[in-house]
Amino acid sequence: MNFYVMTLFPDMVLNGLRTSITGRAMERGILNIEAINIRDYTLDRHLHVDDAPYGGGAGMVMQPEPIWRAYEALRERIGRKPRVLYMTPQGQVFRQEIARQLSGEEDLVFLCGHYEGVDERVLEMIVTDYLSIGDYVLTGGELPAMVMIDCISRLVPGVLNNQDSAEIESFHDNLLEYPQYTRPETFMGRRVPEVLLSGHHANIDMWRRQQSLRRTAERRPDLLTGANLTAEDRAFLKTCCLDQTEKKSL
Ligand code: 9D3
Repeated sequence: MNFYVMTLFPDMVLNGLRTSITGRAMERGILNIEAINIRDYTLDRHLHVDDAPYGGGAGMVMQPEPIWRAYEALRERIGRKPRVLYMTPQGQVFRQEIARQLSGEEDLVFLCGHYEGVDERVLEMIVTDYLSIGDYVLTGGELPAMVMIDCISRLVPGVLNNQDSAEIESFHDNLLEYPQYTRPETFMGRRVPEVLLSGHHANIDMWRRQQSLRRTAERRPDLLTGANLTAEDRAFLKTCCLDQTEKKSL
């Protein structure tokens, strides 16, 4: 899969993604992540890429021409019209379901804005999707693009190892994960829960399910609405955390 990030800060994006799992996938040729420096496409002799807003107001607006020229060069090189995702706090909030859909594309272009924004005309001409990562204010679209690339990458076949990939497929019921423990059995006086040392797999599975249910009720009660709960699950929730279950009318 090919990711193209149109940005004024190409090093920021590449330095962040060449580490860890995405970096390994790039080395192995499963992912191609390119940063396209918008400044390389300016025709301004001082290499300016922004100017004051028409109508007045504070700050600077990114000009349409360098962005359009960068896009056209890319479109000609790859020989097709890719989906172009504009990173903007005004976009649809990115979720796992959107990542799943986008992971089916061969090419994705991320357009990162800075300053007070991007000239509206070039957005109308090239953008196919407007996406945000949540309701808080950042300084630009680079971190959102990196977040989305990280998230989409792990859905691309071959990027994760087999064991981690299997987890993506498995049915998680919209619940939070149960707590994990490893050696030693006692750490600063705290024991690992006895059931996990028992070797009794049915009991371990039940304990883990109950931990997931309790944890979700306590930390993310909003998720329980969409969870696929058995009669046994509901009965357990009533005994362990009545407050939350009443709220969600289980
Ligand atoms: C003139 C600046 N703002 C008015 C309050 C609007 C604004 C525009 C651009 C605020 C921040 C930014 C920079 N942010 C992004 O480009 C961005 C972003 C974000 O800030 N939060 C969540 N998702 C995203 S995606 C792109």
